[in-house]
Amino acid sequence: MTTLSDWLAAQPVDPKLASVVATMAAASAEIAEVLRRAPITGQTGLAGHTNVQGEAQKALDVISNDIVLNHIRHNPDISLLVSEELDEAVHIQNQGRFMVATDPLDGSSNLDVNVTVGTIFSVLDASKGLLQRGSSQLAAGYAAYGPATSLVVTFGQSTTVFTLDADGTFQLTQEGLQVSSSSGEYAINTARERLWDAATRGYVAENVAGETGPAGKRYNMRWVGSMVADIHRILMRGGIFMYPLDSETVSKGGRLRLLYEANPMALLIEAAGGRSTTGRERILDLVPTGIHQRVPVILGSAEEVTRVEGWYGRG
Ligand code: AHM
Ligand code: MG
Repeated sequence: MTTLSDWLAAQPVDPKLASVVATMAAASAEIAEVLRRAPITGQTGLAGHTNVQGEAQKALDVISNDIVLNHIRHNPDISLLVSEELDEAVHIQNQGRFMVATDPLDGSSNLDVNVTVGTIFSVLDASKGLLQRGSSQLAAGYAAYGPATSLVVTFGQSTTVFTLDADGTFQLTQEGLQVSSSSGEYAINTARERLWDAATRGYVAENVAGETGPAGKRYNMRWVGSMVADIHRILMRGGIFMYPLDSETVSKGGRLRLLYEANPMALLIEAAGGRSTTGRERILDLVPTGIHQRVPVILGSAEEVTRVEGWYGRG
């Protein structure tokens, strides 16, 4: 077995950058432990606050954010933290070379029903400021708290999976992940159909038509409602994830956040041979205008993403 520490030490990257990934892994292992016992310890339900996006915060959102912050404070190489749960960026050790952008607990509306949630993170060069293109990410990853806790990591070249062991270490379980180029699974919240644009309608209608439609094959729909769980499935067996712009999210620019949801997932998917787009532009090419900026997100199997782009090209 290869541990995450051994694997990180063997990577051709700055050991300080590797230490940032190790820090996020350690935070994730601690969050996994808290989540596993939360119904017993009573750490469920609302914390009674709203975050910067006006959403109710769960107790566990706050707890997870505190765990990440605490781990980051102990790594002298991290000077900046952007979190979904914090209105402003936090300046920590001034000399640290790296910035972390994180959603400490994504999909937290699923917590009360014991469905997979996750921690998403992106690592950037702090000296280049808060608002960098996703293509500038130095590393990205997520932890998926499911039947097993998976940690999926990239330094931009390939995507690697680790699994949390009983002793709290992460063991390497899959290297060189490849998102299959075609797939018969799509993930979108179909309850929003009345709000969709013509491109989303067109693409999904083709999938629903299955073998009788232009795609000529049958599709299945899967929507967990936790981006981490949906993306993990796509990394493992292909598919497409869509949270497009619709008539309700258009005023905000989208639903999901660019810095700590879309960008890290896009880097992981692209490093595994998949593609990512807003429908009109590659996600990783966008220049952020704010730390909590929202964007349309379409990513996964290359052929499916290309089909969606084709629909946007007609509009
Ligand atoms: P969150 O960061 O507040 O948890 O929201 C993000 C989540 C994603 O995990 C998921 O893909 C999406 O929001 C679900 O949205 P919806 O409730 O519209 O299905
Ligand atoms: Mg969240």
